[in-house]
Amino acid sequence: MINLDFIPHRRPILTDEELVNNAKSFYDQMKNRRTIRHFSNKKVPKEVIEYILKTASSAPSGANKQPWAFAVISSPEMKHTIRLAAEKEEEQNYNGRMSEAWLDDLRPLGTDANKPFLEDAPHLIAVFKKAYEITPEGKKKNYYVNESVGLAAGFLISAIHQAGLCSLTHTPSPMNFLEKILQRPPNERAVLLIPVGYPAEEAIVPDIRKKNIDEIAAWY
Ligand code: IYR
Repeated sequence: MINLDFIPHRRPILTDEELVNNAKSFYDQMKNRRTIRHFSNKKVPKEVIEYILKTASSAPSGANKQPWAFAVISSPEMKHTIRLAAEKEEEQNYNGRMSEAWLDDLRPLGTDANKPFLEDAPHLIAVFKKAYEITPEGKKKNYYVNESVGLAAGFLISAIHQAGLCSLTHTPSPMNFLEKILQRPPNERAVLLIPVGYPAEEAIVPDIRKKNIDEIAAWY
C-alpha cells in the first residue's frame, strides 16, 4: 500500500444568492443538452477531445482506481468498419432480439438499425470499463466499476455539451465487436459508443419532457 499525503482543500464561502445563481446557471446550460442522431461531418480539433476526456477522467471512482479507458475513432475507414459491425447487431435487435414493449418505447424516438452517425460524426469515443487491472503481480480487482464508469460518462457528455458540441450515448448491443475491432486488452469491456460533433443542419430532436422536481425528489 502507498501512503498518501493529505493536502488542504477549501471552497470560498459564498452568499446564499451566489450559490443559487451558480446552481441555476449550470442548470440553465445543462438543460439545453440534447442527444442528437444527425451529425455534421464538420471537423473538431483533437485538442477538444483531449480536454473532454480529461474532464471525464476527473470523475470520482471506487478507491480512485479510475477503472475506465477511452478509444477515439476518427479515421473514416475505422468508422466504416464500426458502423457495419454495429448495424449487423442492431438489425438482429430490431428484428427479434428486442421485446415488443421495448420496440414500442423506442418508436416515438424514431430509432432504427441504420446508424449513419457512426460515419458522419468526426469522432467516436468508445468507453470501456475495467473490472480489473493487469499488473506485473497479476490481476488486481477494481471496485464499483459500473458506478464509476457511469459517473465518468456523465462528466464526459457534460464536457461535450459545455464545449459547444453534441453527443449520442449509443449502446449497440452486444458491444464486444468494439473490443475485437479495436484490439483492446482482455480486461476491457465496451459500455458506450459516443459520437461527438456538431449537429447536421437538418438535425431534429423529439420534443421530450424531463420529469419535474416533484416527480424525482422527496424531501425528508
Ligand atoms: N441500441 C439500439 C436501441 C436503443 C435502445 C434504447 I433503451 C434507446 O434509448 C435508443 C436505442 C439503438 O441504438 O438503436
